[in-house]
Order: sequence, then C-alpha cells, then structure tokens
Amino acid sequence: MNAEMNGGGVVGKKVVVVRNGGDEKIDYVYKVVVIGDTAVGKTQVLSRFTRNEFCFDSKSTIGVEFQTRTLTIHSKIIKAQIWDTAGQERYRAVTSAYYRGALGAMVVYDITKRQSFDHVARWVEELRAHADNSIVIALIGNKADLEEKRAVPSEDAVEFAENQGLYFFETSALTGDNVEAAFFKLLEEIFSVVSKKTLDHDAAKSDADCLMLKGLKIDIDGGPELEISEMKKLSSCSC
Ligand SMILES: Nc1nc2c(ncn2[C@@H]2O[C@H](COP(=O)(O)OP(=O)(O)O)[C@@H](O)[C@H]2O)c(=O)[nH]1
Ligand SMILES: [Mg+2]
Repeated sequence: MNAEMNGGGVVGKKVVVVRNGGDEKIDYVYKVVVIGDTAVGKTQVLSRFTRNEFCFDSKSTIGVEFQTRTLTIHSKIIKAQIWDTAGQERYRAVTSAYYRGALGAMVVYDITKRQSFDHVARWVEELRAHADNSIVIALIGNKADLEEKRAVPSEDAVEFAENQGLYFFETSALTGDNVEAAFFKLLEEIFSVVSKKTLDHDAAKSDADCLMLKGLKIDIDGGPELEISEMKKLSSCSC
C-alpha cells in the first residue's frame, strides 16, 4: 500500500489494473472506512461483505488493514477497498491517515447497545473533521438478529440519519441480512459522486491535472504483480 493510493487523490480515479497478463480489469478503486464503537460488529460486517463469512471469535482478523471485493456497478468494475480499524477505536486512536482518501464511510452501532448509538454523533463529527467533505456516509445498526434485546428503536436512527443526511440500514453480520444492500447503496452513491466529479474535472481540466495523473504507479494490494498499465483519464489529456 503506498502513499499515493491512500492520500494522493488517486483512489476513485479511473484506473486500469492488469494482473497476471491482463485477466483482471478494474475501472475504479473506492476506499471505504468502517468506524464505530468497539464490539458493534464492524469487522464481522466487513467479513460478511468481502468473504461472506462470520467468525464468532473475530480477534483472529485483528491486524488486517483492509479487505477488498470487486463488483460491477453500472457496467464498471469497482474494487471496494474497505478499511477496518483493527481495534484502535477502543483507545479513540483512529488517526487522520485512516480517513485520508476515503470516498465512503460506514458508521456502525449495535442495536442492543444504546451507548454505541449515542456515540454515533461523535463518529460522524470525526468524519466531518478528517475526511473529504463529499464523503458518502451510511449509518449501520448492526446485530438486527438480536431483536429481543433491541435498545435502539429504528425511528431514533432514521431521525438522526435524516438530520445528518446519511443513508441508514439495519444489518446482521450473523445472518447476512442487509449487508449487501448497505454496501451496494454506499458504493452506488460513491459512483455517482465520483462520476459527477469526473465530469466537473473534465470540464475544467488543466495541464496541472494531466501532470498529476500521468505515469502514476499504484500498488493496489501491495503485491508486485499489480501494475497500473494505463490511466484512462490521460487519454483525454493533450499533454
Ligand atoms: N448476534 C450478532 N453478533 C454479532 C454480529 N456482528 C458481530 N457480532 C458479534 O459481536 C462481537 C464483536 O464483533 P466484531 O466484529 O469484532 O466488532 P468490532 O469490534 O466492531 O469489529 C463478536 O463477538 C461478534 O461475534 C451480528 O450481526 N449479530
Ligand atoms: Mg474489529
């Protein structure tokens, strides 16, 4: 993972990645961060989406920086690169580097833990302070399978989400309910934000922009076999 990928404004730009002689093409890479109090199920929501797995002892996944899943949105191949806090949230030590370059965020609470919902406002503030202001945010009430222990009425979350302009889903990483729907909605919304920005950029394209995009190499997975062979935006640059 290199600095350009995370912080240089390249995430979300149109790229074509060639793996092993060209059998995988990726149009866009979207960085998404998952935040919220500890033990609300962030790591499990992520594993459910990227690997369709649920692990009762999720300590085993601590230390993984991000997971990816490649999917198609509006005929484009999107690599969702979803970042996990790896437990730092416990110490309120999620750094600004974590948010850098993020196009989307999921703020997760546990529907059975009122406190985790009460802290959502703080997490959203944190996002507003550190992330790009066009970041797309989804509020996620996880552990919806534990209805009998519910401590946060859906209406409270709907009201908060409406006030803050967030998408809202109740999910269960355990059963998988709504996890796909939440991520797809978030990624689709990112797609429209990025498309709009690309149009704006094309309209106001400058030599400086061309230079910034030209010849950048990105190491998507940290693996040497990945190489950006082409940045399509360049084709529209005359420099
Ligand atoms: N019943 C239920 N338990 C869950 C769900 N998601 C996570 N958990 C459990 O909640 C605990 C914390 O999950 P984890 O993903 O590690 O939370 P994190 O600290 O926010 O990453 C673990 O014991 C999980 O098994 C869910 O949707 N339903
Ligand atoms: Mg975790």
